[in-house]
Amino acid sequence: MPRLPVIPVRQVELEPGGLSISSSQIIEDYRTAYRSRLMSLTGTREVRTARATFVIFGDGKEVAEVAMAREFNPGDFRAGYYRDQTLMLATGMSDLTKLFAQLYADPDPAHEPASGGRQMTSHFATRLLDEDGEFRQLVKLRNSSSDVSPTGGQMARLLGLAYASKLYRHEPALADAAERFSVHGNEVAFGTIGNAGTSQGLFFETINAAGVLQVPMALSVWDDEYGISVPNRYQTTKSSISEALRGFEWDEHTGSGIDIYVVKGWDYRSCRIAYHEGISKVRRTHIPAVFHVVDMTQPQGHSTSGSHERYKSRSRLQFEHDFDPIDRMRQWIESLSLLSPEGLDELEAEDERLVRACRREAFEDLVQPIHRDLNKARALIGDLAVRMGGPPKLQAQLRSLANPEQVNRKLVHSAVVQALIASRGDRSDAREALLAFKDSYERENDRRFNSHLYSESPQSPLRVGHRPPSYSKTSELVDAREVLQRCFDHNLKKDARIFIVGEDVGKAGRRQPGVPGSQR
Ligand SMILES: Cc1ncc(C[n+]2csc(CCOP(=O)(O)OP(=O)(O)O)c2C)c(N)n1
Ligand SMILES: [Mg+2]
Repeated sequence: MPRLPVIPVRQVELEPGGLSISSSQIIEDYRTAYRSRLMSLTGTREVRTARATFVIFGDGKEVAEVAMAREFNPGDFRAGYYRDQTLMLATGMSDLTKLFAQLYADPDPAHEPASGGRQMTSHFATRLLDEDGEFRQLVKLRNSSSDVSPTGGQMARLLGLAYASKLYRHEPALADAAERFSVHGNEVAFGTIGNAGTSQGLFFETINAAGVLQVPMALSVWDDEYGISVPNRYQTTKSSISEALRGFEWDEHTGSGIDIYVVKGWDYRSCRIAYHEGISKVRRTHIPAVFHVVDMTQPQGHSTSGSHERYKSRSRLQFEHDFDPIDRMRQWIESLSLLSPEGLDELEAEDERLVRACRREAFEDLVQPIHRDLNKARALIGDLAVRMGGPPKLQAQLRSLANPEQVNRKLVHSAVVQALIASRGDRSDAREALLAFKDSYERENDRRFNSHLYSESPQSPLRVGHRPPSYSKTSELVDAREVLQRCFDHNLKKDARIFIVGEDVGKAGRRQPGVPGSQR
């Protein structure tokens, strides 16, 4: 193992008399950002060589995300989108091997806990439930809701997560439920959205509702100037979402609105200060905040499909090159003399080895169980071929399994089915064994790919017993509307976590026939 350079222990004052952080923290953040970039570059190569399919990576957003992650505490929640791999790494909500496992769509949740390979790559999530379907003690964990693909789809749940903190802070009846979910409503809901995503109606509804409700929502807009090929001037008023939002800014007379911060995505120092001050305030006051992070880049373009050289001007591409956040952060570290360029080179080389090893590990984890199945299928088909005197059709199936270009479960299953078809009419034990293998392989794969489409926990609504209505001569006769109202009353009384939001459901709300008007 090569000896790594020693990082001198030093405090770095980011602003006079303000936030001061340790040199080791800075180097750690740089390395997380650098590893994340390597993951993006390596992952792209995997797509180009057909070991993975279409992917969008988080390159160009790394530095703001490591800064944000420093303020992300246990109990906090994320509702974001596909650019957040660095945030996931920096908060420990994921790691490099797991990110590669997602790239390969590994269906084993032990390898790919976000969705067991069922979601698109870069759709992040953490496990909120334990093996029995019960909520884990989320207050001790850093949490992420599961990403959705429509841009802006994360907004409503971001608001809901922030609103939960407010309810926990102000609703004494929730004290018991709070044990797993909240410490006095101190949890911040961190949101992320792209600049183009802010054109969605859901974005504006969320900003408005957060400004009215005053909930601890911290929404970062990753502004890389583009939404695929469309620049800001064609989709955002004044070409700047923070300028467009000025009317929403918090003011003390109404006690409503949001705080707005604008910061450059390549400037680690400014990002650290903005997130430190901004998030502390959100946590303390529950005044929501938007962080408009500008000057972000897309070193590899929007995704692994398409090429941004086709629609970005030469000067824009030059800007993206000159303001690459990783390069800028490295230059800043060098300017502080925290480490020599050679020292940084050594750390980078070490990180390159690490990313390579994680990729390999994730790929091996994916293919080893398939190789085991493949070898078993080959042995069984081989036995059958011997039993039948080596008919050409079985030999063909054996050949298909001998040196496949890609190993996958479809290959194994298809060879087994073809061998069974080719051997129909045979009554040997060898064929019975192959048939048994096929049946159990199908059951196993059904579980692997089709389970948990609905809750399988004791709380599953599918497990609620059916109780038919019973009437007697003396049963009270009421309008259906009142039946609904009593149902609401009963449930609201039964479980303090149930509450109703929506239009016209307040104290005087009388228009929704089922909703009890007297509820808070
Ligand atoms: C509702 C919806 N419309 C269109 C798309 C296709 N789409 C995926 S990403 C994207 C661009 C998003 O750009 P931006 O919000 O700026 O995020 P960036 O990728 O630049 O970080 C579009 C249009 C989608 N996923 N959902
Ligand atoms: Mg964009």
